[in-house]
Amino acid sequence: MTRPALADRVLSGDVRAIARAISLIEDEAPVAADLMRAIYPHTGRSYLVGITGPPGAGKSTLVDKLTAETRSHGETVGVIAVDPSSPFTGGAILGDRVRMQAHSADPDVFIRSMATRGQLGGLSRSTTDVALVLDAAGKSLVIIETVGVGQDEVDIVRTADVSVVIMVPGTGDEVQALKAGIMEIADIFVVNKADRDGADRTVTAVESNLALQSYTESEWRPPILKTEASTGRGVPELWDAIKTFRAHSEAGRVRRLKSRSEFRMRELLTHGFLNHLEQHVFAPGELQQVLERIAARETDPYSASAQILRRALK
Ligand SMILES: Nc1nc2c(ncn2[C@@H]2O[C@H](COP(=O)(O)OP(=O)(O)O)[C@@H](O)[C@H]2O)c(=O)[nH]1
Ligand SMILES: [Mg+2]
Repeated sequence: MTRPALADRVLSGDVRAIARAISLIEDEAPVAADLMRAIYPHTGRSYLVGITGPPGAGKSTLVDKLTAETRSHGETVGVIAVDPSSPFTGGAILGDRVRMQAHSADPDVFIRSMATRGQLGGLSRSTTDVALVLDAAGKSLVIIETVGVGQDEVDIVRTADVSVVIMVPGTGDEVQALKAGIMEIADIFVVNKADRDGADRTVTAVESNLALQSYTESEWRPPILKTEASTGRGVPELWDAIKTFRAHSEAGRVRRLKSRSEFRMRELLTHGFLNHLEQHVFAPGELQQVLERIAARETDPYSASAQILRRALK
């Protein structure tokens, strides 16, 4: 299949073409860049929902119910489940696959699990591109599910249009843990498994955490919702909250799109520059030698990188 044909088929929403495009991106195939170039002008229309929270919090169950809810309001949905477990051992991926069968007869829902792998930043890179593919394919909503642990994942959620942070009733420790990065990026908090004891305590814990921050009159104050994903209770309210946030943040949308592309630009430039160094500036094995000299304290990273920059820019 020629590349333009693949791009055209992605643009027409062809399920097999979408799957093929995602595989190319995951494999970091060189033709993926051509594909991205071809589809990019047709992106920027879908709304990106980031859903993050600890393993077992009920994220996938909630995404499944949210998909059904939004479909009933006419949205078309793409789901990217980023799973940290290996594709070979991960039971979670199997679980996601079972769940997706609920929507498998629906051509307007596309669900894909992606496993963490590759080098640093590889995951956020490929997730960003997969979201663009679903965007180009005409999905009005793209939902990204991640376990909010690594920097990579925080980056993914940060580039979403709305960030939903899921918690479950517990000792309150999880609220403490959230402060490290995730708390600040949450636009909506969800306490799932509200059928369990302690849901109200968790809500109170998040509330008192929010009380420490000051919000101006016009600033969005993240609501805290309770859901029971297994039954779907609270899911229509979550969809309402997402729509309310969307309306509230519409003015800032261009800024979000800009920061999303800035993030991607920086990645591509870094990637491209390092490739250029390896192919055109360094002699074979030179970088390793420099690293050894740094380790032996014969030089330092500051002088070494300044020198490399001077050579590269000559
Ligand atoms: N009691 C209860 N169990 C739930 C609820 N939502 C999800 N679960 C269960 O929690 C487990 C983990 O759910 P899953 O969606 O795979 O979590 P994920 O790892 O965050 O994606 C599954 O057995 C779900 O059936 C809920 O609201 N209440
Ligand atoms: Mg899951």
